[in-house]
Amino acid sequence: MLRIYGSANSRALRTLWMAAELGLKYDHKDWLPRAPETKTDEYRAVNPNARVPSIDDDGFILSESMAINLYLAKKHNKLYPADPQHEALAWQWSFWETDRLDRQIVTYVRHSVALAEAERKPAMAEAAWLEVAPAFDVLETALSKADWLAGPAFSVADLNVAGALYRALSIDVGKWPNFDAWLHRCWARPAAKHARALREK
Ligand SMILES: N[C@@H](CCC(=O)N[C@@H](CS)C(=O)NCC(=O)O)C(=O)O
Repeated sequence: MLRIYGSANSRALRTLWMAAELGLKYDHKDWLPRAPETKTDEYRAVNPNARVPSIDDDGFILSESMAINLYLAKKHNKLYPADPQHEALAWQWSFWETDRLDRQIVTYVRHSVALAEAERKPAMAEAAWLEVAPAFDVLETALSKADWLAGPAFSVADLNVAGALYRALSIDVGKWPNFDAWLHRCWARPAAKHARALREK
């Protein structure tokens, strides 16, 4: 049995999206980041970082959301590029997103629209935007040449990057039309809508 640790209101959102794409049944430990359950010795044995998401797949324990999705897609032979070069592109985009956007987009959206106005720190939003905007330029260039990030069809590469960009759904990215269309194409998938509903319930 697969167990997924982490609330949809965390980076586990992308794990829950992948599980829905693959039609997997799972036991869900619906824990928020920093919830007391994540601070126990038992959970630290699963993820020594005390962070979510993590999975326990019949005793195989794995953390890091991008690695989890690459593993699940490969194991279940769906959304995982068969061609080695497309596979490598899936790794490239997953690692790139983690480096260039994963925290930056959250900081930008929180401090520009999501937090109550009194709690926003405009300087933090501005600093984050200086990293987010060039990364969106990179996606725009890639998506002006191809519909998907790693090969001819939607794959784990698209899920990992679009899943991590959930926060971008709440800002106007129309300045990057190909990126904008791709982001909404990804999130229009039934499995994405299912994961989003878990978060927004
Ligand atoms: N690189 C990790 C990041 C995991 C992570 O930072 N998760 C956050 C929730 S989205 C967390 O558990 N934070 C708890 C904390 O900061 O103590 C991944 O992609 O899985």
